[in-house]
Amino acid sequence: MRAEAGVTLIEATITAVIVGMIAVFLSVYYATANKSVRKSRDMSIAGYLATGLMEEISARRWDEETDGSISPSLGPDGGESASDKGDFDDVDDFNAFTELAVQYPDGAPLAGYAGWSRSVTVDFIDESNAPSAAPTERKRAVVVVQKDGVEILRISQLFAQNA
Ligand SMILES: [Ca+2]
Ligand SMILES: [Ca+2]
Repeated sequence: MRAEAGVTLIEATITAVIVGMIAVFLSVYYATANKSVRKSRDMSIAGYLATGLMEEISARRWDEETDGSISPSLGPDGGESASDKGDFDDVDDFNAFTELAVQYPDGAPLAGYAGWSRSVTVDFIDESNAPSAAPTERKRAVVVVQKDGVEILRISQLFAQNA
């Protein structure tokens, strides 16, 4: 009788240890799964925000100049405000543009994206796909999307003068 009670106590202890180990395993498993769900949700939001802004850039003409010459300076031109994308009429006006709060194409705030930001750089690109200080017939726009100051996604697109 006493021996049987002893075995039961050992069994109970072993069972408690096993249940404890399973609990630890499950909590680690769910934490990891949660993190990966959050990560994939962030990635799809970042993709939406990046492609949205790239579409806005694509909608502009290739250069400030319309006579086939190339404006040597990248960025907004005379009379265009660097902080108001509604002023932008060519692709490189977006160079150094930053949206600390995400906006619609018309500049109105886009609700529900607290902590998200977008920024753009535009470079002239040479034949070897490297940035060029001198004007070339190709510009590359890079859109970077951040969440809470951490880069989530960057996409780039080439724009050729006679495309
Ligand atoms: Ca312009
Ligand atoms: Ca420009």
